[in-house]
Amino acid sequence: MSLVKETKTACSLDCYDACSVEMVDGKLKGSSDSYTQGFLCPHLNHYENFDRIEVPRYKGETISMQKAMQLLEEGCAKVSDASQLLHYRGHGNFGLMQGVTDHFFANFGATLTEGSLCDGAGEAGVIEGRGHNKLLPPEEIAKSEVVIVWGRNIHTTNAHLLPFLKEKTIIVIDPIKTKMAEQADLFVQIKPKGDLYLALLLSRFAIINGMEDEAFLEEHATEYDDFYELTQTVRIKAILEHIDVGLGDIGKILELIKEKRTVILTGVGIQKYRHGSDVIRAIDGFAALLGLFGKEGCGVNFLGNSKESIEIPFSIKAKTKPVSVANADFGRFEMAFIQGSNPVNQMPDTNRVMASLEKNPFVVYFGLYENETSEMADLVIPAKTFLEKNDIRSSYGHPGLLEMPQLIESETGISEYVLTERLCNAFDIDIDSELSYLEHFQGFGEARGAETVVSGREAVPYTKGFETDEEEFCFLEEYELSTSEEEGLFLLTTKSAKSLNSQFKRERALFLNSSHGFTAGESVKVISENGSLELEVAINDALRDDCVLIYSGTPGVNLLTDSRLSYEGKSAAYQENKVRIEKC
Ligand SMILES: Nc1nc2c(c(=O)[nH]1)N[C@H]1C(S)=C(S)[C@@H](COP(=O)(O)OP(=O)(O)OC[C@H]3O[C@@H](n4cnc5c(=O)[nH]c(N)nc54)[C@H](O)[C@@H]3O)O[C@H]1N2
Ligand SMILES: Nc1nc2c(c(=O)[nH]1)N[C@H]1C(S)=C(S)[C@@H](COP(=O)(O)OP(=O)(O)OC[C@H]3O[C@@H](n4cnc5c(=O)[nH]c(N)nc54)[C@H](O)[C@@H]3O)O[C@H]1N2
Ligand code: SF4
Ligand SMILES: [Mo]
Repeated sequence: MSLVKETKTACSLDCYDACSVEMVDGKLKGSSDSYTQGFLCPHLNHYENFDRIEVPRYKGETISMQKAMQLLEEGCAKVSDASQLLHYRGHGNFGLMQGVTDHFFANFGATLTEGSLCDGAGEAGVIEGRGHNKLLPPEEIAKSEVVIVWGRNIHTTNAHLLPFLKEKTIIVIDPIKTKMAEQADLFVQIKPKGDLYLALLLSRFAIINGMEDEAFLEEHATEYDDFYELTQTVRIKAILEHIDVGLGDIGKILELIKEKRTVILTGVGIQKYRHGSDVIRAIDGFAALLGLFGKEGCGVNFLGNSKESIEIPFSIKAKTKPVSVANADFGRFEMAFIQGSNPVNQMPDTNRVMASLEKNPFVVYFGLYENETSEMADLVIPAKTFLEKNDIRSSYGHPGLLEMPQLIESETGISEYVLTERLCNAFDIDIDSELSYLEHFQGFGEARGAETVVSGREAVPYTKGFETDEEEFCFLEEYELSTSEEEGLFLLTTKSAKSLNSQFKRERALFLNSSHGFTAGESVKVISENGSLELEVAINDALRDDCVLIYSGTPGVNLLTDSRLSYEGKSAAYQENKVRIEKC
């Protein structure tokens, strides 16, 4: 390993914060002249301590990189039809150059994926209502007076936003008493899955209290009468009981935000349900009634589209119909190329995923770390880390466009570009130089102070209105959600501070509150209709007594979840399954 002349890069991980990183005396540090404000999180502070895959292997035997590439090429050549090759790509690295592999696979005729394991249901809802998913920048959030944190765990997943929230009135809506909830002016410990109803009731009472922004509605959202009608279908008393929210809470929320610049920070927690898009639409509808879009210091911030205003230079129009990343049947294909992802742990319905991978005759895993998926793969190809290759990234949490030049020279692994170039050469597919792609992406940046941001984005999103077919905000018109409930406990699978999904240090416990009578360290079996697993109990009284928490990334967590997709967005719906617990 040796250093090359560059010292500045950006964290490659799938995270709101997309930190600016510097290499000082061989150590990674957060840049102080940017959104990163001089600090990184434990993942990057200990980045070099995590064991990575050093050498390629085939059927358990170590092989050279040259042999690995030869086997990969032979595998591609052998499929009976190009569409029999599945290209399955996750977001282990958020760099834009990760997408270069799509260029080869799409032109080869392979099957690609669509949908999402992450924010797809919510994003579909944002797009239905607003036309585009535009990111609300931290600078705008900083101008607000009140912030509603609705299903996002800021201290764990988005810590660099905290300085922007100082001295604001904070309202938290979450089934878990998060760190932010402990410090909040108002905490509503809602029952999981209750958010659609809460948003409708807030809207109804906002109108009763005359809080609607008539000028905004006349100009941008004329169908609000119909939305009000929809809110009237909700039976107030029964539903408040059902979601375990008091009428007093509704009153307090409205009182706190009245005539105040308000931002709603929504996270993935509220949309890990089949009706996830409707939840986001109902919250957006509430915000639209109040006229929060297109105004300074106001708005709804979901995970913004990180690629907004950035054109992808790779030719990725696949001939074959894509399959959803959330329920892909690997067994239907003759070969699977899995990149930057650990589907055996991270996709819903692990039993189904494993059975379908077992049926696939040639599974290739291209990644950094050993995990459940690398264990099942026939061919394992080590990737280069973000420090060892050139890339550039944008973010779903802030507008930065961050260059990621190579900082370290290393013999280990292969970059996405080099792997793709070899495949393109082998199959006579045109590919541009790495530099030209990087320069293409750099072209979408503009300087702002010490930082580079994506150019062409509105400073305050939706100032110019909404680009829906109707050219206005489209309210939720109907929804599908039953109030009858299966027996059992809600399964929450939020993100852990120790891991980044399944990378780094993974949690291995089942968290529940002390009312259940289990003791810490005791082994229990958690059972859903879909599967079961054994875990040790950890007590956490921040949880409601109708919930258990198994952090995302915990080995086996998705044995409990199922493969049904969200109604919109072709996404995973991780929190649909109730569970019960038995002593082992
Ligand atoms: N440390 C760390 N940071 C990460 C990640 C990580 O694994 N570790 N992962 C990254 C990725 S890929 C993503 S997508 C983001 C996601 O980051 P977040 O958007 O913060 O998502 P989660 O942690 O899944 O859930 C957020 C909150 O939603 C709450 N919640 C769950 N169900 C409900 C519900 O029904 N209603 C309401 N109101 N709240 C609910 C949970 O209790 C939790 O507090 O984080 C990124 N950052
Ligand atoms: N139950 C439950 N399941 C969930 C979630 C949940 O909340 N609950 N969250 C979902 C969400 S939000 C997401 S985003 C997904 C994430 O799911 P995945 O995208 O599968 O994410 P990771 O588990 O982090 O696995 C990423 C892999 O990428 C590899 N990698 C890292 N850097 C590179 C690189 O530079 N090149 C290559 N080729 N590989 C690299 C690493 O080896 C790592 O194993 O999980 C989803 N799964
Ligand atoms: S994982 Fe997120 S918080 Fe941690 S260094 Fe990377 S971008 Fe920053
Ligand atoms: Mo995610």
